[in-house]
Amino acid sequence: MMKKLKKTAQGSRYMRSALLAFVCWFSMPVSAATVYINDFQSAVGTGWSSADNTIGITQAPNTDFVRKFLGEFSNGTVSLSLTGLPEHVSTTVSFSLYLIRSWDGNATAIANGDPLGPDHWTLNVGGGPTLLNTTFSNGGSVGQAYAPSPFAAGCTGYNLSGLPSGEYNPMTGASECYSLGYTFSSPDVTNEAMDSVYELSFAFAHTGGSLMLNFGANGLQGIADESWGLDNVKVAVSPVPVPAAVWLFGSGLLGLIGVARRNRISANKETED
Ligand SMILES: [Ca+2]
Ligand SMILES: [Ca+2]
Repeated sequence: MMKKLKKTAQGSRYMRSALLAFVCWFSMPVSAATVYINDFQSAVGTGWSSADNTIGITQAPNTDFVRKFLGEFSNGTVSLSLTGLPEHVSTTVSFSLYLIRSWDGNATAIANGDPLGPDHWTLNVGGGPTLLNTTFSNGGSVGQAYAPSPFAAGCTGYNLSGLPSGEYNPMTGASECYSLGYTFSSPDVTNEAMDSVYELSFAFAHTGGSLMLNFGANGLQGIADESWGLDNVKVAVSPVPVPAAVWLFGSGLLGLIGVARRNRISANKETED
């Protein structure tokens, strides 16, 4: 009798270990998978297109470092098309946005018959949401619509007074300014340093095996006046979470472990008796 009870207790112990391992395996967090990454230091690679075939790589003029990026672009849309994505429920796109020369933000003034702005930059998902539709300003006396959330002033030290509600200082939220080496000459200043870099990231619900991201600008003056580029583009997808049924199954197993544990305790008790 004693021997049999000991055996039962040992069996319960093995069963408990096996069930615990099984539940732990199902409970393990599954991290996001990177499905696209490119710093454009060597090649554009596949997936990129634009209506006017302006896809190419440019090296920023600052010779302190070799910084190559996708661009320069003017008005229009530049698309990244990804296919064969693994099963997922949400997607995150992150990238460095380079804003080159005299972006005029919310400006509506007309100079030499040419509207200065507003200078819009947009990002939307093909068949999906608009992730950003805003204006940027690289200086002067005009603010921009873009400000990060939570708010961060950025790197310029601009402090324009009397900006209307919802308009922010030039370069608000920029992670770098005057670092790319671009300059702009106006009637007032010759070769004035003028560029900014924004680190942007957007997460959105998305399923399906293909994804189209449309980066674009509108309202810009000529490409020698103001332009933009992309760098360090990364797209990651988050896998399907463990289904509720599996969690229920896991809870059931935990219940079984409890029963096995109780049995073992009572078996030990009987053995001692
Ligand atoms: Ca680069
Ligand atoms: Ca402009």
